[in-house]
Amino acid sequence: MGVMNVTPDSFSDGGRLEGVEGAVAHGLALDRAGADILDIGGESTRPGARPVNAEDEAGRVLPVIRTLRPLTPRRISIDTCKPEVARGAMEAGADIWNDVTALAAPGAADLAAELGCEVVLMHMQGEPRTMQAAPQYEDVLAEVCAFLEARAGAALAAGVAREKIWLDPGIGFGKTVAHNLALLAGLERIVALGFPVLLGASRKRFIAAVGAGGMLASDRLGGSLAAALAGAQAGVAAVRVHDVAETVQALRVQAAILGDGEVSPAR
Ligand code: HH2
Repeated sequence: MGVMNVTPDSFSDGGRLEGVEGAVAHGLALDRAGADILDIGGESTRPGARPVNAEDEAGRVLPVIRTLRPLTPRRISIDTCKPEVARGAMEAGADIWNDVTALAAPGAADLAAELGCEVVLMHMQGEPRTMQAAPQYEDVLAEVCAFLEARAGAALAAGVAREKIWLDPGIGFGKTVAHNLALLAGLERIVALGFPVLLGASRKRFIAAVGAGGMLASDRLGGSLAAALAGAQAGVAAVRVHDVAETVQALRVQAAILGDGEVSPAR
């Protein structure tokens, strides 16, 4: 899953994508680089970010989805917690609702069932504006698993089909570095819940915090690849990344070493 942020203040792409044309060009570049899913977000969820209203968010993302839809066969996901934005995105041609609040908004689960789209249910403690203030868990892995199971149950109860549900531990969303590392080390337990798992660790702050360098988000490629490989080894179904070509290369080599990749006989 390649990240396409169309926010003016996103932590990793901030200010780089100018308007619809730039965003569409970026999406097509991610497609050529090997992304299977293009994830479009119009509201930054970076720690401390301020919310945007639905109209502004829709105004950013819907023209991008409408323009991109006929240009790529890849699945398009909309990264939003607002039901009205998700509805507009599906009408514009999106396939997946990526919700960092796991369908918490009133009516969100019913709408997901009505739209018939895939949904990503992500774990977050608190809300983006304050979530990094003092994250606390007794057992982060057990609590994240319990939350994701409960949200999957709520989605099923609302009528979302089982095969449409993804789970995501929400790396960096109301978690200390130790919490993030515990979740990455315990991914197999999340995979064992029986739904496809999405992992979003690309360019996140924990990479700099383990003493690996990378004070700037754009300098965290090595750490992002390490996390993606760990995720794949644990059985996650997709990784949400900024550096698609490099991640595809790393995953293909890992798969080839493990004997389950396609190996060209040419060399
Ligand atoms: N992380 C971010 C945003 N959306 N969605 C899922 N399912 N999982 C994640 O880990 C996740 C996500 C934050 O990263 P980014 O989009 O690059 O930053 P910003 O929210 O500032 O645009």
